[in-house]
Amino acid sequence: MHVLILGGDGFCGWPTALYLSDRGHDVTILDNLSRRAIDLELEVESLTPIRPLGERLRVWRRVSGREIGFVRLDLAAEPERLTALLPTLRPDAVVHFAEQRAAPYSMRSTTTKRYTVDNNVRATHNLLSALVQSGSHAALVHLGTMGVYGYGWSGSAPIPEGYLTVRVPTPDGEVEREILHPASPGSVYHLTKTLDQLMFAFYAANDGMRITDLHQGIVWGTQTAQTARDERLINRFDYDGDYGTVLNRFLMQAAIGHPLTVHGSGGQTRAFIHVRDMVRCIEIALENPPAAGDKPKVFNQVTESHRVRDLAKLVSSLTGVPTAYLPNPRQEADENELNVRNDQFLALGLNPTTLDEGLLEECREIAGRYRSRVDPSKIIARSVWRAGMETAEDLLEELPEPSPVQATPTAAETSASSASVQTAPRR
Ligand code: NAD
Ligand code: USQ
Repeated sequence: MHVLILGGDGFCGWPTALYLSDRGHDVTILDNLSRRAIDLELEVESLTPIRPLGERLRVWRRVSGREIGFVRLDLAAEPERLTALLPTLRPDAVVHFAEQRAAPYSMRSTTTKRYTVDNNVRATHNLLSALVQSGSHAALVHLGTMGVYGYGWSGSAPIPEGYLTVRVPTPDGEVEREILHPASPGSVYHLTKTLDQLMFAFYAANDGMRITDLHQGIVWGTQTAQTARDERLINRFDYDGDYGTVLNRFLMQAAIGHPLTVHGSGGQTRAFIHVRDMVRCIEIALENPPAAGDKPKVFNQVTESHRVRDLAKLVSSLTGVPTAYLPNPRQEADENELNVRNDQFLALGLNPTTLDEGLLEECREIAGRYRSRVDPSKIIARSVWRAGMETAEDLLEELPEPSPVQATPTAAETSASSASVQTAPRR
């Protein structure tokens, strides 16, 4: 299969490109390298030293004997080029990762809110309209997010895979209908993903496009079997307050002895998936597209759920690094239950990798190896959801000084007790 990977230079796209190439597919990456530009704007770098894309592709050719193509194109700004490109590339499938994906970055300023909406909504619509205009029959797999459902809309009821069956009252009784699960976005970034869903519903119904929307949880870990084959293939590892996600941040913080930055009470429950399961899920989705005329297929791409404070306790117990309970810069529920259905991937052969399978240690090892690259001033989350909200910046003096050169003890060297720095959440 020829697979076009939009956003193939990013954290999820790069390991997916290598995995699919390794599995014998012809792969072309399309990316505008905007994520690397945002690193420059934020004056922060991936914890891992990622190489320029051209070098990544040359090294992959050398270690695998396989070629991956690259097209530099801005999906949001160059729809005509995209339309002209599709008949030349003739992809059998398109995987769409190419969006601004950080909720805190999307809430940073009016400019980043507008950029996130302009970039994400236009990228998705330009793609859909270009596929139609060019007469492409490629199946589309899009990376959506668990955050479209929100956290708490249905209490403790399990979150179904995309659709909800509802009964609508009529003059004669009631009719049963299947609707998209109500959207409840918690950031401008998540809002763009809820808009994507409506575009998919429309293009599937109007143009018979075959679309799969993967509602993915937080991806943790960094390496896959392919990215580990040469250091120059290493995947990115974001740790800063905007792009770093919670579990990877805790593992990096532990590696430098920085207190683990729990927002609020840490009662937020979120869904997670390891990067190795993520690439396998993409392959499963590519192998099982919907038929033309079907509504978009929705899979919940998650393997487990955890409360933030439990993750902090786990990392703290492995490393002895204390936990800091900080003011939450986000507008989100302090505590929520999360029960997610993921029956479809399990039925199609996904064998989930869970937190307790040694991969935590592997990820901690990566964080430890590159800890000298950390800029401690970039760790605290400073993007606030509403003007005037407090951030942990005011508490920085109270936190123990991080020490980038401090070696972290291995699990065997530490006791199982978890320490905690109590800085009462103030809102
Ligand atoms: P990332 O920022 O690392 O990668 C996105 C890539 O898309 C970057 O290489 C960027 O340069 C490119 N891109 C962005 N806008 C583009 C445009 N207009 N034209 C061309 N290329 C463009 O993000 P990621 O973590 O790899 O996430 C990929 C997708 O998966 C996103 O859509 C995100 O919403 C979704 N997702 C990610 C996670 C996670 O934990 N990382 C979880 C759930 C869903
Ligand atoms: N959190 C902390 N401390 C931190 C960082 C985060 O307590 O240092 C908390 C946040 O307040 C939030 C939770 O951890 O309650 C998750 O935050 P996150 O930054 O790990 O993840 P999130 O902002 O939800 O976004 C990430 C990806 C996004 C993807 C989403 C999947 O960046 O692309 O869509 O996970 S989901 O969360 O399922 O919607």
